[in-house]
Amino acid sequence: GAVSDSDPTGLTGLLPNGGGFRYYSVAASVPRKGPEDYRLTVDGLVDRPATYTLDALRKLPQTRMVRDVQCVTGWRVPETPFEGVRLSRILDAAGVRPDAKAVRFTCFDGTYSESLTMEQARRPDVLVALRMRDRPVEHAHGGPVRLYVAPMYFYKSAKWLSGISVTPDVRPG
Ligand SMILES: Nc1nc2c(c(=O)[nH]1)N[C@H]1C(S)=C(S)[C@@H](COP(=O)(O)O)O[C@H]1N2
Ligand SMILES: [Mo]
Repeated sequence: GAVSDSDPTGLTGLLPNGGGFRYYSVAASVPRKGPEDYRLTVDGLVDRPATYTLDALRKLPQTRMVRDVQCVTGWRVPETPFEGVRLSRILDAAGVRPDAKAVRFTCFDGTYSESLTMEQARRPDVLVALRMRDRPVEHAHGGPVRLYVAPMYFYKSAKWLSGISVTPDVRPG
C-alpha cells in the first residue's frame, strides 16, 4: 500500500528527527495550555453543548491504539501509541441531532481547522488524544489535547484541539 511504497528502504523512521516526526504548524506561534486554562467546547447541532476541562477528559474512559502515522508528504512513523477518549463517546454525550452530517474541529493556534463526515467521526479508532507515545501529548505535537484519526492521513489529526462543532455538512479545513 501507500505506506511501503513511499519508503521502500524502511529507513525513514530511523532518521534522527524526533522519533521520526516532522513538526507541522501553520501558525507562527501557539500559546501553551495546561490543566488550568485548557478547554474543549462541543457545540453546533447537538442537544447538550458542553465544555470539558483537561481533568474532565482524563476522567472519561481511555482507549489506547498503536498504528503507523502517515503524512501525505511521504514520511511515516511506525507503530505509534495514542491514547484518549473516543470521539464517538463525546458526540453521544452531546446528543447529535438527526440533521447533522459532519463534524468540524478548531484549534487554539487560531488558524487550523479540519472536518470529518459523521460516519468517519463515529469510528472507534478516532480519539480525542491526551497521550502520544505513552506520554502526555507534548506542546509541539498539539498538546495537551489533539485529535487522532487513526485510519486517515495525519493532517486530519488536528493539533491543539479546542473546538468540536457538529455541522449540517462538511466544511473543508
Ligand atoms: N493545528 C494544527 N494541526 C495539525 C497541523 C497544523 O499545521 N496545525 N498539521 C497537520 C499535519 S499535515 C500533520 S502531518 C500532523 C503533524 O503532527 P506532528 O507535528 O505531531 O508531527 O499534524 C496535523 N495537524
Ligand atoms: Mo501532514
